[in-house]
Amino acid sequence: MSEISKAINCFTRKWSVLFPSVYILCGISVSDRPDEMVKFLEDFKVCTQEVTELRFLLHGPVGAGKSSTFNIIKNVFEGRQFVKCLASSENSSGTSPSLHVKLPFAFYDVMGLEKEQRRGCTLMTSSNKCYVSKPSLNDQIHCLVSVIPADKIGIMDGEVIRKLKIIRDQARIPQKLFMTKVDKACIRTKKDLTMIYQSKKIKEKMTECSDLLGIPINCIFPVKNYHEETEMNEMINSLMLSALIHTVHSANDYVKRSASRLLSF
Ligand SMILES: Nc1nc2c(ncn2[C@@H]2O[C@H](COP(=O)(O)OP(=O)(O)OP(=O)(O)O)[C@@H](O)[C@H]2O)c(=O)[nH]1
Ligand SMILES: [Mg+2]
Repeated sequence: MSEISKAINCFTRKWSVLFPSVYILCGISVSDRPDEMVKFLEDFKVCTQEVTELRFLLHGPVGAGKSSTFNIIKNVFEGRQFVKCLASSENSSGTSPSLHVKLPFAFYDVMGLEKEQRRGCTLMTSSNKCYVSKPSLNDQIHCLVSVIPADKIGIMDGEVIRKLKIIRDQARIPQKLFMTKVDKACIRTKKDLTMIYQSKKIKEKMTECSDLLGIPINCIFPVKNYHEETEMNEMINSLMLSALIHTVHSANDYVKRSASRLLSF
């Protein structure tokens, strides 16, 4: 049995005790093998032809790991050796280009939220030529992904939390939370990522995240991004891919609901 299979087995055994809701509600059958998850996502078809791809917006505090998340997904699907191209150092806030790999979904990586916005943050108005006054279902974002670093949850600035909540409240679309930097929050997990689902520290951080931002715990996914690694790691990829599969399902369900609502008008 591979290390990942063992870890997923622990997931079903231990998390059914630690997190009954996660175990039950995340009951979508997700393979533990990264190659099977990649294949599933590559073959995934959006429920309606009106929507060419499911769109996800990554938002969160500066340095949370948004670009790194985007990088893992890009690299996993391009099947390349890990190349650190977009994530730079801490507090490197800037808007990364939204790269599209040929997949039924696209990620939009935006500038990190700060207590005081330094630059580039103005509301787009109808005078802007890029402004779409009546966005179609295909123009919209279908899932909001909050990216929060596990090691900073307790010390996040109140103003940043307030901004995150406003965005969440106004978005009115499905929402997921990717809790990054699990290695910085738990030494045991840092030493062996397969221990992630047995870590009480990680469980505490997820609960803290849920309480702070009002996101149900079954929508929170602990992940680790590449940071010091020089080679691909199956467990890192598996965690991210399973978070991604849940996000894809959620966005697709939203599109299905919205499309049928439009039809009934
Ligand atoms: N140890 C560890 N470091 C991480 C993880 N995710 C990201 N980092 C590091 O954190 C730093 C910031 O990551 P980014 O991906 O650039 O964060 P960001 O949210 O895009 O930052 P801004 O665009 O500046 O808002 C980089 O040095 C990353 O390598 C993680 O899971 N674990
Ligand atoms: Mg970034």
